[in-house]
Amino acid sequence: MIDRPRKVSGQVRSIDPAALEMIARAEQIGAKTPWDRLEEQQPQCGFGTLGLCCRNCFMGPCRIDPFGEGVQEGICGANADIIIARNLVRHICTGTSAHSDHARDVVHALRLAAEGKSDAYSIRGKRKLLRLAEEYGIPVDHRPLNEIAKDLADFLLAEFGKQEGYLMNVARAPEQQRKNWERAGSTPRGVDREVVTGLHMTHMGSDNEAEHLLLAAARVALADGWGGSMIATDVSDILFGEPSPLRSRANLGVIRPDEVNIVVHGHEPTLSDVVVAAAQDPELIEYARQKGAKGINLAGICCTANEILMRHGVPIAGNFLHQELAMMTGAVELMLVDIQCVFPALAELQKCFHTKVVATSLKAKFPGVTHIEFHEENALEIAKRIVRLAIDNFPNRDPNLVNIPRYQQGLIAGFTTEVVYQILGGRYRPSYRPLNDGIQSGRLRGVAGVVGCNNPKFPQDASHLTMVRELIANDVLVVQTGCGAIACGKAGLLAPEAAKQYAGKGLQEICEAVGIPPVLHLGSCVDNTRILTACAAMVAEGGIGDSFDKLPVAGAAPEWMSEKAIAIGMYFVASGISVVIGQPLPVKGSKFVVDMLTRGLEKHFGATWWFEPDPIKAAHWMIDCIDRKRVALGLPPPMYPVPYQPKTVGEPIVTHVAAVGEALAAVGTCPGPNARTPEPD
Ligand code: SF4
Ligand code: MSK
Repeated sequence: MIDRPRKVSGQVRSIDPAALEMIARAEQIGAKTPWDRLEEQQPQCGFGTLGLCCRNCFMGPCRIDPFGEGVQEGICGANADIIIARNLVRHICTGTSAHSDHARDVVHALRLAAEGKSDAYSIRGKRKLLRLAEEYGIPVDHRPLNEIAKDLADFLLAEFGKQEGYLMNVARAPEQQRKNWERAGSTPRGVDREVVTGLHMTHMGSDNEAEHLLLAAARVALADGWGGSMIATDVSDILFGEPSPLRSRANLGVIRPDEVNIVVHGHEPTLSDVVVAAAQDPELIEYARQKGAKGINLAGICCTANEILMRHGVPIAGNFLHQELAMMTGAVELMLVDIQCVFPALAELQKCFHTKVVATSLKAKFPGVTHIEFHEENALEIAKRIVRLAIDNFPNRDPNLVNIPRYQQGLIAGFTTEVVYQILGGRYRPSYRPLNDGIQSGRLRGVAGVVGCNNPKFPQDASHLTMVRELIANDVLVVQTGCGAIACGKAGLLAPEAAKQYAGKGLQEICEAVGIPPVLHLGSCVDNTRILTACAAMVAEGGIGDSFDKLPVAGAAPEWMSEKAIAIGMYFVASGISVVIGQPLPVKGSKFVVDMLTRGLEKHFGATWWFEPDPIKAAHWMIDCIDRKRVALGLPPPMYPVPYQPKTVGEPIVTHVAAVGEALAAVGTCPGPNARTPEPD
């Protein structure tokens, strides 16, 4: 499959020993990895990196000279500020659509379950169904559950196409956030409407005011955070059950040498949850035995893995950059993919192994990949068919190609906003009081959300782990979702024992008292909304700020790569929670947009973005945010000595901004027929 010499990089590609073993294996068998493809792409386009390329109409494409000497406007007259702000809106529209379309499918499945039209779904989260119905004013008294569920599904489906008024979940936000959004014109209306309006605004000759575009970007992102993603989380809990803490394992070592291995990858729980049931079917297990396997082993990659991990304890094979590595174990009979974050490269790689890649979504077809279309109506039947296909493939496994790294780690997953109420306050007095008390007393310094992807531009997992360890050492409780959570799971940070090894004394005391790890796994990408609802619970409990922008909390996505991550970052910032990310957004070609994102948004939302590739510096930036909030609230300094003591507590968050010139120096050469090569320093 590789028809050219392999390039070798001296750069560390991962810090995960299982990944390193498989990367070496890839070298041996001549298989390409994302790291190889990244090298082949060097140097990456400088215009794209800075956001200075526009393809929004076909007088173009146009590029702006980043050095300020050449062309400074596109054919229509758009300058760097306009082009970059428009591009950012488009990224956020795409990220929001991905989360929200996923949400719509889950609501559709709820409706089918309510109508008895599905062979697989039922209402497993009765308590949450009733709570939501009550919140939205749907009558519950003396009504069967399925009627309530149908009304709820119809109500939520209408939130996507809402033509009048704002999204209902806006009411869940503190008053100050709602006022901020109203003032900035960023209160989200219908989910679909915000995406459509956002795209319309970026059409050639529509909105050309960069600040206005950025506030629209915030509105689209808020439609994701408080709309699409929040609906996906809520309805998944109703349909598949509310998660609660459970034990499982993570890393490639969960793939079993003597069983039929099925790896699910993607995002939608509508399919993966049903595959869990199919894989436990006694008839299919017997069928697997007849084929010479000891059983059927299910494992997951990316966020669909997080969904079934936190509800069923299904082990995690790995995060985003593990998808090809899992196949390279030679022991995966079938890789089942749905939507988002699935490499088309899997199609080529499957030619080297017996693995069958099966795609299932009408929204995601892959050339060279078996497509078995998934329909919620007969989900179980389809899931069983897929499991049978995997079993039939077991005899095709070549023992000479099997090479499973032995690494796996124990973890605890399944924390939610509701679970935190229970574990902190106890069964009889559920409350966020102990958490708020811990923060008020200084035993806990604050809370940080560290989320998001892997990106081969960064050694896999290194930034996540370095940042998280630095935060917990400084008595900051960390909550996680997505591939960041999987990184910590693989490294043992989601186990209670990690508190003793890595956490500061204050956090250790809390973890020991409550029996939790210092890093809490909150779920998948859409479950970032659990962080929003947990913050709302902290505000409601009182004593540590009456709005999100006053809470001693901060967010980060140190290894982000996806447009969904931009949408998530923006909805956190617009909700008042400052966010630092590893590689910068593609905005550095506009000083105005950089200034707006890293300073200007504070006046609108009380929070900003920050770009910092060094995970320790980024962690310190988060602690600076947290300490600044503590000072403003009149809270004491940390109760116990902590390793990081900022020099400037009480100063504004943003003390400097990387100059555009700095970014240009980092860009290197710009490929392309007309590209200029910057002079060497
Ligand atoms: Fe060029 Fe303007 Fe068209 Fe963009 S919208 S491609 S800047 S002419
Ligand atoms: S899967 S969006 S790589 S977190 Fe949600 Fe992981 Fe990022 Fe995909």
